[in-house]
Amino acid sequence: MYPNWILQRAYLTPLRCALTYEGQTWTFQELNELSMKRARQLTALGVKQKDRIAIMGPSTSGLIVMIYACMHLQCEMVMLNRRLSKSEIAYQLEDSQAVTVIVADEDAKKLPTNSLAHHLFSAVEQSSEQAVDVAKEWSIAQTTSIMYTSGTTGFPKGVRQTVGNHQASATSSVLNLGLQADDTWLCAVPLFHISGFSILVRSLLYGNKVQLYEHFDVDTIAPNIIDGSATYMSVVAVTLERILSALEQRSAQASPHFKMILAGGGPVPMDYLKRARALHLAVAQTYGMTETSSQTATLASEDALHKIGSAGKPLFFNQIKILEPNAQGEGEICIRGPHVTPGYIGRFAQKSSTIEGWLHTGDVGYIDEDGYLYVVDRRADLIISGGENIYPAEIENVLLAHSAVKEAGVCGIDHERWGQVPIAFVVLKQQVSIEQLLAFCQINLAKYKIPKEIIVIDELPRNGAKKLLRRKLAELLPQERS
Ligand code: S0N
Ligand code: AMP
Ligand code: MG
Ligand code: MG
Ligand code: MG
Repeated sequence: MYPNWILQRAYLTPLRCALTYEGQTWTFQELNELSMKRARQLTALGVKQKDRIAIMGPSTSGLIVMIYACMHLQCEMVMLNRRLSKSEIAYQLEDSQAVTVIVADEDAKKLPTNSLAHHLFSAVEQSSEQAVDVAKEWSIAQTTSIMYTSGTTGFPKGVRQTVGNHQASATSSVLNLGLQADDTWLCAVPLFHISGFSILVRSLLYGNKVQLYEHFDVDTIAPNIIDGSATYMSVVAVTLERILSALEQRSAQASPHFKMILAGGGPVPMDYLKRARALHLAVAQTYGMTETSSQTATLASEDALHKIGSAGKPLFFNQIKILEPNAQGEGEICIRGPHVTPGYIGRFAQKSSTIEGWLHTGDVGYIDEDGYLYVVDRRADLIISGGENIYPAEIENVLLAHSAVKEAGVCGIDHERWGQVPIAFVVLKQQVSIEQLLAFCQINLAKYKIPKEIIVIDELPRNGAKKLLRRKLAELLPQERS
């Protein structure tokens, strides 16, 4: 058994600053008291301990209090991505069998119509309270959070992240990066992704401050790096680039107090690492995923240029092996460690997440002679747009559901603003306009998944076994475009 993180932290360092948001600050004691109150209010509204609930809202202090209240109640929190379409949210609610949704007032309109009962944040915050006996200890196997991630089939899988997974991740992270009581981790990544959620867990375990932003606004964030009021920050490639440009435009450098940018969620172009170096901005590249409750391997900043392009070495508790390497040493990256999910929920509940203890990621990589990991190819033709994952099959399934579409193939192309974006190729069985197809996508897909272009062709590239060759799709683009 492990201590309830929030009670333990409030007991150990009650007066330390836990959170800043929009000019307000909260100590750990204050966050504990507020979240205990919120837990009693949720109880009065009928939420039971250990219920599986869904939660959705922008990154505000109110969301953190709600998350901590649900943790106090040992609820399994399905973290809904606010960018998803109603039908994608409906799928997750149905698949997870969440008993209710706790939703920020401004996000209520994003819920599918006819969706199950929900509680607005404002209703919870104004509710009467009902006493509840909050557990002082948690079991290691208890599920804290559930995050959906898609895959080859295009049907998202609900990944369980347990108390043990989060603790192992946070602990091995600090063994690698180090952290001091007066460190401040700037959070401008979504709390519904493990990139953001893991910042909260680290804060509770180490007792450091989180500086929270609802939006990634570089004009607000860059000054925190320049003046050193933040010391750590998590980014994806797209937001790293915005920071680099902002510092360059201001002819400013990172404060000597600023320690490290943790860059993950996909590859980071080498050019960014070189620009960061020129600005005295330490960047640690990391390889992590939802199934591993954030980082598995991280490249120390002192290695940033001499092992350029590497995602580093596994963190202390973690192991990485390359399955069936080819002549170049490249093969599937497999991961073992206490941070690896025990499995999925819903329709994939019976699917094992590991084989003999190893998570088979589907990503392709190699480990060099010094033990550094290089990720050379991503799983299942995964497209990463601004840190959001898009699996071609998700878009293909939607297009195929349209009565005029006979076949569909999706691939990613490079994009100035988002790194990559999806484009689609369709074979039609009846006349339809591109506008009609796009309108159909708009109903069914998150905005970032809507193909930037839909191209009608006569035949999709397939191999002898009739399997779609997605990598050949981009070659079909008119020459001047590809
Ligand atoms: C890049 C972000 C910040 C962009 O959002 P922004 O600029 O606020 O846009 P909006 O104002 O909301 O919207 C404007 C228009 O842009 C479209 N749009 C928004 N985002 C995207 C996108 N990603 N791709 C394409 N289009 C996008 C909107 O639809 C809107 O369109 P219009 O104008 O037409 O209405 C934002 O996308 C963002 O926050 N991205 C990062 C998400 C993230 O955190 N991903 C990581 C997920 N992976 C993991 O968590 C595992 C790895 C991990 O744990 C990790 C990752 C990073 C760092 C550390 C770790 C770790 O290991 O700890
Ligand atoms: P998710 O957990 O769904 O956000 O996505 C995790 C996936 O992002 C991994 O399986 C990889 O395909 C990709 N990814 C994460 N980190 C890196 C990295 N450093 N280099 C290349 N791809 C990465
Ligand atoms: Mg609000
Ligand atoms: Mg914005
Ligand atoms: Mg994802």
